Amino acid sequence: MSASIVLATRNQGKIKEFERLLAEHIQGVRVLGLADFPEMPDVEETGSTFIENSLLKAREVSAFAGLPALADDSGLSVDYLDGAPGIYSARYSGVHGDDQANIKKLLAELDGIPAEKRSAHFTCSVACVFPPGDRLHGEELIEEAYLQGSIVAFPRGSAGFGYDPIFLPAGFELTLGEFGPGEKDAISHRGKAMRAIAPQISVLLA
Ligand code: ITT
Repeated sequence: MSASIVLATRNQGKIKEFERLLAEHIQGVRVLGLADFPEMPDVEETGSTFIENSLLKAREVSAFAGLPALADDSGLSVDYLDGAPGIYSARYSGVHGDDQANIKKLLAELDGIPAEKRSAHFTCSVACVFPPGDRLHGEELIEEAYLQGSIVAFPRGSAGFGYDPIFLPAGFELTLGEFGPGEKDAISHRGKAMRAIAPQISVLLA
């Protein structure tokens, strides 16, 4: 099979996870990244939901690259903060993608809040879109998945990315920062969303 797909993300943490998950679920497809399209402008995330933003990224990258594109919009929603940082998770501290600063701000917001009021969940929306001119143009695959848990008081572990060191998945005693890569994939919002969308992509690309 000679089909190709572009992974529409600049987040290195996501890229690692997607490469693992794609290899596990989709065989015989060449996986490209945005590094292969250095002229691709940044996509403005103007949507008001994870689904809207994942579709925006997938559509723009697919049209630019002329190839099918897979995009993810994801984030952490904390109940005590009425769902913040939510779709603004990557830039919560004001600097896009500064994981340490984002964690610091979130822990400051929850300072003194007891464990039972620190519930939170991750959301991952993945979208796969086909470019204009492609026989599959107009097909838009979307899946969304969640991971429930809570926010610990201090970061633990250095695995993963983003808020992983302060996120305790429900039913576990380790933060995602203390999980192994395969262990995170087995329960994560991204792992679940990919397990839902990958078979559909495989069928379409076959
Ligand atoms: P792209 O738009 O290029 O994909 P991004 O990092 O800007 O990269 P998002 O807008 O989807 O992507 O923001 C996702 C943020 O949510 C990410 O930067 C982390 O702060 C957080 N996040 C998402 N999934 C996570 C995970 O599995 N573990 C920890 N934090 C996560």
